[in-house]
Parts: sequence; structure tokens; C-alpha cells
Amino acid sequence: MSNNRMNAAQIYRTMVRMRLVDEAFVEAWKDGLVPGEYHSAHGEEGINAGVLAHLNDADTLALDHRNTGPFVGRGIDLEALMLEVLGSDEGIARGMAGHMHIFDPDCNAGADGIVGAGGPLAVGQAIAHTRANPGSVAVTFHGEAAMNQGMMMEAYNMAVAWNLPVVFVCKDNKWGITTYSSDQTAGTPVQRAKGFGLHVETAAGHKVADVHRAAGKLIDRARAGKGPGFLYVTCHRPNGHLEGDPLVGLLRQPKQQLSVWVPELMGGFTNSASGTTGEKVRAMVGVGKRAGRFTRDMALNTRKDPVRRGRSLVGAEAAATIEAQERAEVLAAITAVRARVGNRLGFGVTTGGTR
Ligand SMILES: Cc1ncc(C[n+]2csc(CCOP(=O)(O)OP(=O)(O)O)c2C)c(N)n1
Ligand SMILES: [Mg+2]
Repeated sequence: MSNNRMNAAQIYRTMVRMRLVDEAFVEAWKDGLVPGEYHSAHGEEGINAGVLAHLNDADTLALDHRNTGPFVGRGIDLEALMLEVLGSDEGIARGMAGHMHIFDPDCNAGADGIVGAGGPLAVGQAIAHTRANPGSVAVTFHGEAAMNQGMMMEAYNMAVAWNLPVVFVCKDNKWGITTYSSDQTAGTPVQRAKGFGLHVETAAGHKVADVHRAAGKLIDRARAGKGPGFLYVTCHRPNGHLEGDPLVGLLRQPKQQLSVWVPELMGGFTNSASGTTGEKVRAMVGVGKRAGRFTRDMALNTRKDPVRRGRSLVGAEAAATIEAQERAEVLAAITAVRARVGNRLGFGVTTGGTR
């Protein structure tokens, strides 16, 4: 049985550390230190910390492209993680994994940038648990858009058919890059999971206690051999899909960006040879509608920030102490890592990333 009484201070500490490391990567990306993309999980800390609090060392994790939080929550060596994300050969995978394909045997956790790949990986882990580690569970985190990947259906199917100890955690931010997920998804994630016979719990991702409660039920069931679960959690992720997301840039700095975007969009519509005027107008209305949804969903909303809300769980004074302690530890790791990569070829440029 996992401890379903929540250790609020520990959970708040975990969320703060997740946020700080994530922010460090965002800054490093802006400084041109991260080769390729960086997918921030700002806003998913409540989900990650609430679920992880129930896991033992022998439990396993199959993660997606927003894996910084779960690795941090599992206690990954911060410097080894940072060096990896910065592409250093001193990183945890010698700089070959980047931030999307990290594997850390000490954390029993691996990540995969192929959307939906965590499903079958977790099912494989769960099969291994039934043979080698009875009583252990496999957990996978995936986005709502990943549910349209065929391999996820196979994973749900096999998990139920073979009664495997696996919990699928669906983090729904409503978007898959720039596509509104409900526009391309039949039914709802919960209906779909129920259709496979998965035991479903739901939670609000900005309320870590809610996530903790719901995750505990599913993880306990799976651990006891009562079958797989599906945790559906909503979340508010205001940073968009990846760092440098042009739509978020447009939203946060409309004055600078509109002068670039409006002529480009208008030119695209008016110069397009195909389509009648009516079709062009309808396409423009469609873009406007999507922009409206995006604006609503990516607006900064501190009430939906799990870390900020988490302060009330421990009280202002304890929260400030925890924040100061975590800031000092994370800063020490950042300082050490920056010193190690600062003077290398390819690092230290300020191009704003390589996207
Ligand atoms: C198989 C595959 N198809 C497409 C992509 C490109 N891609 C990366 S993230 C992403 C959207 C995923 O959306 P969701 O599952 O909701 O996760 P979120 O990014 O919102 O956290 C896509 C399409 C990919 N990495 N892998
Ligand atoms: Mg999504």
C-alpha cells in the first residue's frame, strides 16, 4: 500500500525543484546552450509530483518529451541531467540523448521523443514486473494527443487483456503542438480509456492534492494485482509547445509580432491561387477561431499554477524556506555546469537556440 497521506512539504519541495530545473533549461535554451528543442513542463509539476509520491524505487517510468520534472522528482543527478540537455559528452547519456531520450537506470526511468512510445514501453515494464518484481508498477506519462497513436491503443488493450500493473497518466493541456486536440480526436480520452476497460480516475493538474488522491487509488490497485489504470489530468501549460513557440511569442508580445504576422497571413490568403473567395474567408475565420482558443488556453493564469497553489499546502513561511533551499541547490548545479560547458566550441553562443 502506498502512503496515501500526503507529505505536503516533500511534495512542495519536489514541485519547486522541478520548476527551478525547468526554468534553468528555458534560460539555457534562450542563451543558445541547448542544441535543438526544449519542451518545458511548466504547469505539469502537480501531476508529476502527485503521481511520483506513490512510487517505490523498484517501480518504473516511461516518459515523454516533457520529462525534466519526472526525472528531477526521481532524484536524477542534476549535473548529469543538465550536461546531457546541454549536449555535453559528460552528460548522463554522453550528450547523445538530448532532453528527449534520457535513460537513467538509477531512476528506473527512460524517456522517448516518439509520441506514444511510452505506452508500449510501460506495458513491457509491467510484464517484467509480474515476473521479476511482483508488487511493482509501471507508470507512463503521455499527452492527450498521444492517445491518437495506434501503439497507445495496443498498449491499453494489452494492459487490460493481461491485467498488467501499469498506470497511464494522460496530461491534457488541450493542444498537440498547434492543433486543438478535440478537433482531431473522436470521443474523449476518458471515454476511450473506459472503452478498453481501464479503471479511470480524474484530477485537476493544478491541484497536487487532487492528483495525489486519484493517483494513489490507481497505483494501489495496480500494485495489488487488480489491474491497470488510467489517470486523466487537466493542466494549464502557458509556455506552449516548445521554447521559442512562435504563437506564444505572438501572444506575449503582440505589438512587436503582429507587424510580422498579419502581412504574412494576409499575403498567404490573398496570394493563394486555389480556393474561392468564400473558401478563403472561411479559412481566415478558422485561423481567427484557433488563435482565440490559443489565446485563452495559453494566457498566464496564476490560479492554475500548481507550484504557486502548492504554497498554501505548507504555509508561507515553510514555503519560503523550501524555496530558498532548493534555489541554492539548483543554483550550485547550474553554476558548476555552466563552468564546465562555457568555453567549449558550440556552447556559449547567444543565438536563442537552434530551432
Ligand atoms: C510519432 C510522432 N509523431 C509526431 C511527433 C511530433 N510531435 C512532438 S510532440 C507532439 C504533440 C504531442 O501532443 P501531446 O501528446 O498532447 O503532448 P504535449 O506536447 O501537449 O505535452 C507531436 C505531434 C513525434 N515526436 N512523434
Ligand atoms: Mg497536449
